[in-house]
Amino acid sequence: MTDPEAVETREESVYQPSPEFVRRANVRGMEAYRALYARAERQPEEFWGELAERELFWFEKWSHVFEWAPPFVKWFVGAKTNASYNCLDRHLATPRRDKTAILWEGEPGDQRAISYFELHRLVSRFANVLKARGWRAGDRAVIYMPMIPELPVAMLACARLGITHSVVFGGFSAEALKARIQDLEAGLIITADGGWRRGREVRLKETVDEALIECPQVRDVIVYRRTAGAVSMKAGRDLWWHDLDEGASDVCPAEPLDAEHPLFVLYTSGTTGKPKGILHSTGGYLAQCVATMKWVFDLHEDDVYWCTADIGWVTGHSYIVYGPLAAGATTVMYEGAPDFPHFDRFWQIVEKYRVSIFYTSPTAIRALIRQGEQWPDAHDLSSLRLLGSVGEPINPAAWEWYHRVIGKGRCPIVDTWWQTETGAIMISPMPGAMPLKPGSASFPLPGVQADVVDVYGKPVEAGKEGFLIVRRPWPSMLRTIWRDPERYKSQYWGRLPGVYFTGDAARRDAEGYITVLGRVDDVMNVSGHRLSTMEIESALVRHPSVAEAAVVGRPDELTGQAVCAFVTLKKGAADHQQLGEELRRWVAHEIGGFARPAEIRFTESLPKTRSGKIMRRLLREIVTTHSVTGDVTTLEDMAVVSRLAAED
Ligand code: 7RM
Repeated sequence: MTDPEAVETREESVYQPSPEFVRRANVRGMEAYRALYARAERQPEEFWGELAERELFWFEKWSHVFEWAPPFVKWFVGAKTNASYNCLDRHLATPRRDKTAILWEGEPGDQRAISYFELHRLVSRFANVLKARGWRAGDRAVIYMPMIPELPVAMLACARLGITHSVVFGGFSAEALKARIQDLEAGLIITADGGWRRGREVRLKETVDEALIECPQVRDVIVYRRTAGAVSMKAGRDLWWHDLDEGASDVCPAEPLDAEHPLFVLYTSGTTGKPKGILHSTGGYLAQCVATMKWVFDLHEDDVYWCTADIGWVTGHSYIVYGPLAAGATTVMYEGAPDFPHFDRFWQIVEKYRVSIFYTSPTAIRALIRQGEQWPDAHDLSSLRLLGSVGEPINPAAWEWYHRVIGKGRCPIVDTWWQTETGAIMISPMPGAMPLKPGSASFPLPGVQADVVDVYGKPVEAGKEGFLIVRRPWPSMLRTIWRDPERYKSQYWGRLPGVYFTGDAARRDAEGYITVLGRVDDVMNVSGHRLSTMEIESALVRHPSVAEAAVVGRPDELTGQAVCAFVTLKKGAADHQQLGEELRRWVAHEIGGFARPAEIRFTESLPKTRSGKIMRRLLREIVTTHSVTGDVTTLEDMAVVSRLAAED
């Protein structure tokens, strides 16, 4: 790693934004970034107060901008606002009234373009439906729907009345759904008969029925008809959306709610088996979502913006629904799988809707790399001007491919670091302000006092690895864990005194660029050398035969931990003994002898969460105990685990 040649190579791959991009950018040049950052740091009240006033509508103003009683924070104290009003009503008195809010594409190829005016009408009607059924502010609704426009409609209708929603990703099982409904004590479920995924119907209502066997407190199940598949409707509990919608009024004023009103709860897995209900507020959350739309995605009035995430994850909440709509953008929404019917579905959609900003995950990028350049090459991608990445570290090789093959060398890439808990993007380039370094999320955004520290909370030197922490509360910060404030305290504020513990390891270079290396529990220690799983994985996927790699530490008597790599190969590559040896040498060559994997295991697939994160915890269990006993409710394909355990 200290090889001067390697340092030189890294320095060479710095990408400057083009003068054309900078000229139009919302934030131009490094000095502009530094000025914003300094102001937010020195005068947070003025900075966020002015931003909130400029970007959002308030029924009543705050008495003060924030109140910090560690580890609990309130933003825009005493103010009244409404997320649904900000995403809809506010635009109706402007030229955005007839602008397309949602450009939707169903997997079978059906499409809908919904204007702000029309979306407001749909949301108001559905809010009236909920109101008529007796639901009101403070109640909780679980939303379990496919990626159709009625999903944001349901969210915004809840938000309009102050009903706290919890969207559960449509890929979760009945068991996981039940646990969330119960933890939340939700009385209302909003769902659909099903949705389309790879040409097959995902039968959501069936899963709801199974989950509800043990949820007696659920009073209403509202079912939208999407697939027209057969469903059973329980009398006295289940209701068709279209029946209730008939005769509902188009007029439903948004409730003036406290800025701290709980907008949503989103469950995410923690280190224990039990998922955590991350609670987000209204005013602070929206303020930071809108701010980041402008800073990070450099949003302009004529952009067509597409985030490929599922709304069941935080990325979909903040960057398909609340951020883009509060900012008045045109947001693309796609129901199905990226490889259906072919590997060019993303590029077909980009071409068809002239998408200008495209935001996806490294996993998706790597999956597409595997299929070859002929798929994107067959499409006109000239509408693209900015690319984004989120969810996991992006290895420089995938970054370079994304930049060259998708962005044609023209489009900056924003590598955005954030978490379900942070609500909005925290560390990311502002694309018109700073040169990019592949693999680095670059600098903290204004108002984010991120740092890289050691176990005592002391900042580490440039180039050294440490814990990524945040020193001060930010507006879109989680407020607590639902019904578990103690866990909130200990998990996030109890690990290092007085600071927010992200659970991630990071490194900052001499110029201040932050590289997030992955979860702390993914960091290995081999013979006293700290190794990032990511670094080794990144080295492995640079090898021409490797498609994906997951690295875990397994206990080793001699070295403390030994590096064990699970590797999937590209089509046509053979998994022979020799290749294993070659890959071990390759890693030693790419990083250093100390990083050489003790073991390479070839496998057909890796265990992943439904949002595409490799579950290294399971791999670690397999190599440590030769079996898996921990929580697997977020795993996408159970069979992978039994195959891996059997191979062991
Ligand atoms: C938005 C989201 C959060 C965890 C986080 C990291 C990892 C996310 C990046 C990243 C490196 C990135 N929320 N992570 N983005 N690591 N670079 N740009 O993913 O709650 O589901 O996950 O994801 O480990 O702590 S999340």
